[in-house]
Amino acid sequence: MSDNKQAILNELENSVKNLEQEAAIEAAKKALAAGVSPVDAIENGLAKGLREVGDKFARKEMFVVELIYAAEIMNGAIKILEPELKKSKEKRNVLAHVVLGTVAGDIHDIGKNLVRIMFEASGFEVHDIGKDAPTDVFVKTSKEVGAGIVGASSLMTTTVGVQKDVIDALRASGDKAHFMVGGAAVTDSWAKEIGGIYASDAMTAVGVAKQIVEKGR
Ligand code: B1M
Repeated sequence: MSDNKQAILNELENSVKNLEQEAAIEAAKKALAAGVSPVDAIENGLAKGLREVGDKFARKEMFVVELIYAAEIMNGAIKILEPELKKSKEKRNVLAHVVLGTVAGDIHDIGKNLVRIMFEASGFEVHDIGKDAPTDVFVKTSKEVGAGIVGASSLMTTTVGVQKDVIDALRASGDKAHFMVGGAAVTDSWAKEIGGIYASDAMTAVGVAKQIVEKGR
């Protein structure tokens, strides 16, 4: 990686970590101008900074208002990067319908929104049911759109169990859609335990979804 690219990634990370909104916007613009991939700018820049804020919050070195502000800063910078992220949108038939939401009781949606953007950019039709999404809305929406994949995000150990509620409710209704799970609180072994498929990040989620579509052909 070039020194310049690494310097821009550091700027992105530090702007979120140090709660500097204008610096984050400037660094996002710089990243685009320098040809840094927007996925890289998010994953290895902004999100790194945000997770460090989360760690500080866990160590009681930051307040919840600072956590909220850091998330706003990240979202503002993502808005700058989003058009470039969407540029790669492949013009072709819809690969599959995907129902995507953050489970009930959990309001974290930055990661879920990134997964949506990447899915949309890769030819999937996403039905985003938002954050704190009731379990029955996953089931109802999947039925309505004939989803091939239902995806549930969960960021907290206290809400990860809701993913099991979602897959149980889907199966109880006779829905056979593939069930994908992700988010900071989720592991591969948890996914296997509940009968879901794990994706560690937005790019992986797209790769896994494409494999599912390929296998179904
Ligand atoms: Co909160 N929060 N938060 N928070 N927050 C965490 C999750 C926490 C780990 C911080 C900490 O203490 N270290 C902790 C949870 C601890 C636990 O597990 N029990 C925590 C807590 C405790 C809370 C509150 C309870 C705090 C409070 O009020 N006292 C509260 C929760 C309220 C609720 O939900 N009911 C709360 C609130 C918030 C904010 C609103 C301030 C804000 C969220 C803003 C928003 O999302 N709109 C926030 C934030 C920003 C975080 C951290 C710092 C960062 C999360 C994030 O956006 N990461 C987080 C710390 C951490 O995660 N280490 C933390 C960046 C994002 C790009 O990554 O979401 O992981 P991520 O998504 C990735 C992958 O995980 C994956 O792809 C994404 C892109 O690569 N992925 C999927 C995600 N979903 C996927 C779905 C898939 C596939 C892949 O398939 C379907």
